[in-house]
Amino acid sequence: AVSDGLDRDCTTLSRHVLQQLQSFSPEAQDLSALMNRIGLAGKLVARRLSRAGLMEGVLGFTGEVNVQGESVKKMDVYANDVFISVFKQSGLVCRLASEEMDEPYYIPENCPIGRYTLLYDPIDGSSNTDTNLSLGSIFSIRKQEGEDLDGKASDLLAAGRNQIAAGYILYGPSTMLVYTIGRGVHSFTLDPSLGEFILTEENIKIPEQGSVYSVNEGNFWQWDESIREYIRYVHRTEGYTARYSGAMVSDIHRVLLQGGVFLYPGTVKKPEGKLRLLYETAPLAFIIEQAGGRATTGTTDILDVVAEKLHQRTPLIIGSKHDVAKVESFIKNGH
Ligand code: AHM
Ligand code: MG
Repeated sequence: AVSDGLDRDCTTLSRHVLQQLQSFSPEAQDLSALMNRIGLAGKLVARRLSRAGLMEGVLGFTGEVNVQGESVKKMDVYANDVFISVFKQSGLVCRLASEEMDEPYYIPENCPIGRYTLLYDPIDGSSNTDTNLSLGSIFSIRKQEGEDLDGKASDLLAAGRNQIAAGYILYGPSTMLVYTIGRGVHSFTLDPSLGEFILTEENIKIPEQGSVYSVNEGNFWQWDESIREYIRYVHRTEGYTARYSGAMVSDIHRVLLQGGVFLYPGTVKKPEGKLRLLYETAPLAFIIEQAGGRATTGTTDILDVVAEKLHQRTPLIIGSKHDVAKVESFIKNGH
């Protein structure tokens, strides 16, 4: 019916958050405002990306190396700053922590009121930037526990189950935002003519099993024997198909919608793998668990891992229940 169509067209991101909670509660108001801000950051990054090839000085490297020892791209810096400036104005967030910043970034003027911290990866899949391929941003919101008197934000190291909200923005052919506040997983598509994220799918459920396996097989020689055995099993079994884009937001988005498994295992040189817990693996784990899937390091659920430091890495095996269980069984039993 016409009215149904209209109703759907009118469900914007901030309204959707309010609908999930008691609209007038302070928590609902806060979360709605926070998600609205994340949406704004996503729109700003998407706008820049959509014109990147046409503008001078947008693509390529800055010449710096970040805390992770990786070369910094101009887009990483731009996107990192977008989130800072958007949340400086919000009043709600008093700290931000990201892949691109060694230490948490404090906003003292927000501190008496702002009880939330934003953890984020401004550009996921940075290596796709210069070739006009899919990218993402990942976010996680936590409530500040205690006082953070030492200025070290040690409360941020608590298990991922403490996340209040999490999700990602996918910069693909269209820009999508997927979020959870612990009440299911919902996706929105940016309508550029309206400048709004419009509800696309509510309560997304990941299939219990899928045919996709998504992993960088160039690392085969560096993996533990159990992971190699799993991949050998996949190669000799009918029904699997490989997909790997270099941006896990897009690879995991595919897995969310169509099922399967994404892996970034530890390697001999880096036993904890590449991905960072607080702003990469934990928020994605929150999304996938809320959709009925699983996320593990191979031995521990990602959401139960307590970090020892801000930029801690974890191995990641994430996706459909059965596919994750299969990998676990190789890790535990060798078959
Ligand atoms: P980034 O945040 O620095 O871009 O790193 C994360 C990305 C993931 O999106 C992707 O799955 C992985 O790194 C790709 O790494 P590799 O080239 O080692 O396969
Ligand atoms: Mg990144």
